[in-house]
Amino acid sequence: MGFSTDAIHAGQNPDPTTGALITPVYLTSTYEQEELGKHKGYEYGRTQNPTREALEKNIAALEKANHGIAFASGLAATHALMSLLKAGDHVIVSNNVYGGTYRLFEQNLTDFGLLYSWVDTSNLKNVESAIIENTKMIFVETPTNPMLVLTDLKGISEIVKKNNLISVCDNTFMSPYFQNPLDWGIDIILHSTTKYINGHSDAVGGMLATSNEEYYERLRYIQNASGGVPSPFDCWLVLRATKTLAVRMKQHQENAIAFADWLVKTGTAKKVIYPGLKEHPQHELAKKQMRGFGGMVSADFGSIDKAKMVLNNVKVFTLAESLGGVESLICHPASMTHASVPKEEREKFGLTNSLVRFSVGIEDVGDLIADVKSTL
Ligand code: P1T
Repeated sequence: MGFSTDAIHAGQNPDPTTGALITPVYLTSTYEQEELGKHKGYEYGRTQNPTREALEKNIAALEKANHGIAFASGLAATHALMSLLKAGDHVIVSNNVYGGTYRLFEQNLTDFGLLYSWVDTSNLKNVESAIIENTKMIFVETPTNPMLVLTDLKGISEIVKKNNLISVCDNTFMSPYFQNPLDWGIDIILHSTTKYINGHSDAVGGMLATSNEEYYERLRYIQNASGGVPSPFDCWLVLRATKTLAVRMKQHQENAIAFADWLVKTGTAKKVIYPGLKEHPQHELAKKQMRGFGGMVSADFGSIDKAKMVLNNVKVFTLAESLGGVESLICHPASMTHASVPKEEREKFGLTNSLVRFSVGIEDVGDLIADVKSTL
């Protein structure tokens, strides 16, 4: 089936009791057991929920994965993923990832004996040379938040297979509409469904997707054992949202291209970063491994004063954390999403105080351009 057909139908059948077209929100914490040891496959709300199962099947289909495992947030999914490892294991991570991922790894999980190396994974040689005896996983975010740096997923898969490691790709920025990491041999996909997948800024959630049965069994066990599951209502919201993922992503991209082009042509920003621009150093890789370029644009305004002028005076864009919703958001990564990353580390990969991140929504793009123009 095509992407939109799966998005609208996968994981969902009319309710057998009433014929209700839409999967109900199963608001229940437990299920009746007919007799000791005999039940309908549902025992307890943390362990199984039909609305959550529908969402897991739906997103698995969009990622061409055999399985989806849903969590209460992107970070809950990341935390569960790290439970595949044990004290002493070493992970190679893209040096620029979402600030919360950095904080979880560096300021929390190191206390439990996990070791992290922060590597510019856009250069595969760096990845190979970072492998040590106890390396178990390579975790990449591509494109990265907020620098929009790409990692060659096929190259990562080859390194992982040669060295018997686990590969993980955070696919939040592209969504399954523009990129399917499993196609390139990646083992496990991570999503903050809070972003494009839900797309309406009204629910927080996370998802892991894989076709590897061993990792799936373990992650399903961890989901229940550690319990970071999403509520049935949040699952229902996200399930409703994936039906329009394709049309939203097309519009996000159309607007982002026009917005980035305008920034470049007018010289409004000192540097404009968008994988769809020919000037992007990895534009060719973007064309190869993605089916589009997404809706995120970052721009360095050259000075904190100019950046502040834009951030504080926009009216259509909203100054807020998060991204991927239909409404446009603007953010200052250095003090907001990436405040946990030490300044020296951030600046190594270009995340300066004058960098502004735009999550280009699906409003009329002329209004978005006029909005930024009016601030300067
Ligand atoms: O916020 P949460 O659902 O827990 O997802 C964490 C997360 C994981 N991966 C990526 C690439 C992300 O961007 C995020 C969350 N990011 C933001 C809140 C933000 O404004 O960048």
